[in-house]
Amino acid sequence: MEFPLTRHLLKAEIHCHIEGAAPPALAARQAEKYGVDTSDILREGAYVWSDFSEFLVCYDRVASLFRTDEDYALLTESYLTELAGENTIYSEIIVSPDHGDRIGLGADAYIAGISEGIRRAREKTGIEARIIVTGERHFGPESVIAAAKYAARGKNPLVTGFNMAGEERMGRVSDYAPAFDIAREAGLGLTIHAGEVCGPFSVADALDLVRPARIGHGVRAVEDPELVARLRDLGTVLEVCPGSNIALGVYPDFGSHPLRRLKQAGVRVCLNSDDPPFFHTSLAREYQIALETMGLSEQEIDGMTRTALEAAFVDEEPRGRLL
Ligand code: ES4
Ligand code: ZN
Repeated sequence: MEFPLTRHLLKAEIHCHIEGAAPPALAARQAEKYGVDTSDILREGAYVWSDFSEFLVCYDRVASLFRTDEDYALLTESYLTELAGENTIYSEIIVSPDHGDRIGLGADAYIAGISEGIRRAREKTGIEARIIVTGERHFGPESVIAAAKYAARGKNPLVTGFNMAGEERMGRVSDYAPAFDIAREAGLGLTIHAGEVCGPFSVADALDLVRPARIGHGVRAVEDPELVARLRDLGTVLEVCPGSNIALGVYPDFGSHPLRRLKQAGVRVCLNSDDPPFFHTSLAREYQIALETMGLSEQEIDGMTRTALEAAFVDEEPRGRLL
C-alpha cells in the first residue's frame, strides 16, 4: 500500500522481528516447499491469531517455515528492499538464534543468512541494517542466557545489540538479568521488551535490573507519572510500535495511544513496525498514522527518525552519514 503523505520523509526503525516481517504469501510458499499444513495459522492470505499468546504461537510456527540460510537471506533481502522503497535508510532487525536452532539450521547459518540478505539489500538500495540478537522469554531463562552467550562471542560484526522478546508475563526480569549482564560485559547495546503487555512495574524492573539504553514498547509506563519522569531523566529511548499495540488490543485505537503524551512529557520515542504483516502495517503506515491520526507534525516525525538513528546500536560510521 502507498502512503503518499509521508513518502518524502526519510525513515528509520530499530525494532522489527525478522520472522515477523514475513508476508503471508511468502510464508505460504515456504509451507508448500516444505509440505507443511498451515491451515490453522494462515487463512485467506492473512495470519490467524486472536490474542497475544496466540500471536506468539503463530509467530513461532511461521519461523519454523524458514529452514535454510538462503530462506533467511531472501526474507531479509525482501523486507529491507521494501523498506528502502519507502525511503527508509536504516533498520535494526531482531533475530532469535533459538529459531535457527529449532529448525536444525543452527545459529551461525541462521545469522549468516540474515547477514547475506542485509548485504544484498545494501548493495541494491543503500539501506543500512544491524542485527539485534534476542532471547525469547517464553523459552525460559536458560535459553535467554544461551542467546546472550552466543551474541557475546562477537563472531559477526553486524550483531551489535541484545534484546529479550516473547511472553512478558512469564517470570520476572530478575530471572533474566544474568543474560543482560553477559551482553553488557561484551559491549553490546541493550534493549528489552517491557511495558507492552504488562504494566509500569515491568518497565521499572527493566530499568533497575537491566539498565537498557532502550526499551521495546515501554508505552504502559504512561500509567505511572513518576516512571515517565524517570524515563525522561535517563534519556531511555522507547521503541514505540503503535500498530502492534492496537492489533494486540493494548489500546483500543490510535486516538488513545500514548505516543504523543510520552513525547510531550519529554520521553525520547521513535516509530517502529514490530511484525508488520502480522499487524497489517508497515513502517510507512506507522509514519502516516502518526501524522494523520496521532496529531504529530512533520517536524516531530523527523525528530523521531533522528531519535531512532541517535539510539541505533551502530558505529559512528554509518551513524554520522545517516544523521
Ligand atoms: C513480538 Cl509484538 C511482540 N512482543 C513480544 N515478543 C515478540 N516477538 C515477536 N513479536
Ligand atoms: Zn517486538
